[in-house]
Amino acid sequence: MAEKVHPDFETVIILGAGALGSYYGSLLSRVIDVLLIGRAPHIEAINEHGLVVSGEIKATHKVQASTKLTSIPEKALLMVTTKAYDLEAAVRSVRHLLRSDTTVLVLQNGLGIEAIARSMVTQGEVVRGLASTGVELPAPGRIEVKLVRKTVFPATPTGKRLWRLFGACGLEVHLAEDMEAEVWRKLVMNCVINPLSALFRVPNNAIATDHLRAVREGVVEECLNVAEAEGVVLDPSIADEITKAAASYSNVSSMCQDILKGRRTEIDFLNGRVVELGRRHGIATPVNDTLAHLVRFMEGRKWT
Ligand code: KPL
Repeated sequence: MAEKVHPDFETVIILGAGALGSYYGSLLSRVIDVLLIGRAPHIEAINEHGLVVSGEIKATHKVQASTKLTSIPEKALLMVTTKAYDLEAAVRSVRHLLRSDTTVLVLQNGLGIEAIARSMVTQGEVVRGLASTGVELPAPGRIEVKLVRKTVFPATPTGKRLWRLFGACGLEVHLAEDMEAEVWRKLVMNCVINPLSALFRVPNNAIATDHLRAVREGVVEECLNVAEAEGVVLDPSIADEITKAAASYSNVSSMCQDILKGRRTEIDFLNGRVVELGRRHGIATPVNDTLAHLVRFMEGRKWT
C-alpha cells in the first residue's frame, strides 16, 4: 500500500465489497490505494485474476482484496457498502480498529442508516452518501456496470473532501446543501422502483408503464405525507421525475437482484420504514404496507 497518496485520505477500505463496493473500489484505485473486504469466492477470484469490470465501464483492476480487516491505517476512508440489514454487524466487527482520523462513509439504501452507524462508532466521523449506480455481480471477481449515476455527499467539509477524491477518479459527484431532503428523495424513488421491479422480476424501466401509474402515485403520496410529518417537504412533481428516471434505467434494481437470488431484501429500510413512521404519526400508508408484505412473501424463494 501507500504508493498513491491523496491529500485528504491515505487509503480507502471497502467493507462489504459486493457489486457496488467493488465498483467504487475499482474506480477509486485509479487515484488511491484501495483494499476490498468481502466474501471468500469474490475475494479469491479477485486475488487470482484481478477485478474484471464490464458494461458501461470496461477494465481489469489489480486491487488488494481480503476476507478480513485486521487494521485500519492513518487517515483512512472506510466505505461500508454492505446491505442495509448487514450494516450494524459490519461496523460492529471493525469498531475496535477505528481511529480518531478514520472517516466512515455509509452508502446503503433507506432511512436511519447514519444513525445505525453512529450508534456503533465511538471514534472517527460518520458520513452518509447516496449511490444510484446500477451494478451487478454475475460471477465472483466480475462486476457489470449497467447504469452510471452521480454519487451525493453532504455539502460539509468532509463531504467536500469526498467530492475531491471521488471527482479525481472520474466519478460524477453532487454536494447536497440539504442532505436530509436528498435522502428522502432517494428513499421515495427506491420505495417505488425497488419493490415493483422485484415483485414482477423485471428491469427498472418496465415499471414505468401506465398500468402501474396509480400504484407509483400511491407510494409517492404516502411517502410525501410521512416525509412532511418528519419535517421534510418534497415537491409532488417527484412522482413524474421518478417515472422518467425509471424509464431511463435499463438495469435490474438491487431488490430485484436479491429476490432473484433468493436473498433477504432491504424492504424494512424502505417501504417498511415509511409504514413504521406513518404509524408513529397516525398517517395511513396502505400502498407501501401492501408492497412491503408482498416483498417479504417473495424473500428467500427459489426460482427455477
Ligand atoms: O438504488 C437503486 C437500487 O437498485 O437499489 C436504483 C437507483 C433504483 C438503481 O437501480
